[in-house]
Amino acid sequence: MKLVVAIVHHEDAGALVDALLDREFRATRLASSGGFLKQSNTTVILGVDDDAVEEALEIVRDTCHSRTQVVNPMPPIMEPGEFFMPYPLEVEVGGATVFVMPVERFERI
Ligand code: 2BA
Repeated sequence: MKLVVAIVHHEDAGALVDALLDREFRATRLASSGGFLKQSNTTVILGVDDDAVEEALEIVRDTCHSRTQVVNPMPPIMEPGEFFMPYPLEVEVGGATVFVMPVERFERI
């Protein structure tokens, strides 16, 4: 068994979880936020049999899309008389960041 952890855009999370449930995967959805952008995203975790990992990743690929987000950089600490022009920065946020980990033991009690 593997634990699949997928960090996805919150707008894609509903479609992802619905598609997983349609194909009889069990999933847990956690509210999370990115360390860099500090914007909300969603972490979906699912325990899957080894031979179902590729099917789960295919569903992630089909439902999660990359986006460009604009970030306003924090102004640096300024000395009196210095001037800072904040140029917005474009960042490409991936469709999903996925980790696949081995599960040592799984029980439903
Ligand atoms: P954030 O940390 O908010 O990052 C959002 C996007 O900002 C990233 O997209 C990447 O394009 C950019 N970015 C992140 N750190 C950067 C840095 N130090 N310098 C320049 N650009 C940077 P993704 O790579 O698609 O990541 C989307 C979200 O997935 C991340 O949101 C974070 O929540 C999670 N994530 C990505 N890689 C991770 C990792 N190695 N471990 C844990 N979580 C990760």
